[in-house]
Amino acid sequence: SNNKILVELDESSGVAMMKFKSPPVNSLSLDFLTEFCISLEKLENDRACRGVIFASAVPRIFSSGLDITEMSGKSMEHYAEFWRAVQEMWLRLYGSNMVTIAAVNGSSPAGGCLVALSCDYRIMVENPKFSIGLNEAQLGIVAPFWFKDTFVNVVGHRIAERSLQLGSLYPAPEALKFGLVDELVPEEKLQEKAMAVMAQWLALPDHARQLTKSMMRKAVLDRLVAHREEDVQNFVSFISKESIQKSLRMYMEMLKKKKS
Ligand code: CO8
Repeated sequence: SNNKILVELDESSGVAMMKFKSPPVNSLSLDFLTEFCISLEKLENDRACRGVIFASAVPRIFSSGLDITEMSGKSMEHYAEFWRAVQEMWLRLYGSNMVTIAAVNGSSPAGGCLVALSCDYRIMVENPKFSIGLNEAQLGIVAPFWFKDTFVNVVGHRIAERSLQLGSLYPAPEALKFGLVDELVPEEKLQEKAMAVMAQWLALPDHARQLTKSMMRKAVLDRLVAHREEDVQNFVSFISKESIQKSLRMYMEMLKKKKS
């Protein structure tokens, strides 16, 4: 199914829109991640494209993060395949040569937050009902070192440490205070603002911006590349523990209960 992500490239400006459309919550399933990587690679290789804006086509939710059903009750082979896809998504996005802007038009926990953190700039809708953060600890799981590194690079060590230990999700106005997002706008201004910021970033020569970006991010990217298989094995052995499986099941139950 090749339809979870809508891509629209405006050749005259060199800016593409990538919109997540995988209802109900844009969870990052194996299919979603695969399509994401293919779409991003196409844009990366398209000389007409210099920048990408990411947003959601699902109301109120940017992305609910990694698809929990991909991490529970499946085989070790499946967990390994899924984790490689998560790594691939991050390596491509964090390492992208294009200008990447997250237009966060809804809640964005865990893996959703990682997508936003991996961009060059984050604009969030000012609605305090929308929250963002790396809440892994609340699920009884641990964000891997490269989620942590990406987070530290945005908000600094102290805030990252406290937020990761507590699994904090921050309402948009709180997230702005310490720079987890760069600015807030009313929902109806989001698209326009993202385009304006993009124009500002694209006003610089690509080569200077790209080399600078690479200089800032290379150490963190290289760390995963050097330990990629080890990271897959860590994930598989962690996630297939019965105690962890039980935590995930309880969390999914809690999500269902909160509904009724
Ligand atoms: N994966 C799979 N299904 C999900 C997910 C998810 N991440 N999030 C929600 N769903 C499902 C719900 O279970 C529900 O299913 P159903 O309709 O069958 O009951 C459906 O989507 C709709 O969800 P809600 O009713 O909760 O919708 P709301 O609009 O009320 O809320 C939220 C939307 C805010 C997104 C809410 O669903 C939520 O908080 N979801 C959980 C988000 C979350 O905690 N994600 C963390 C995933 S873990 C991760 O991304 C990083 C893992 C790092 C690896 C760790 C190494 C071991």
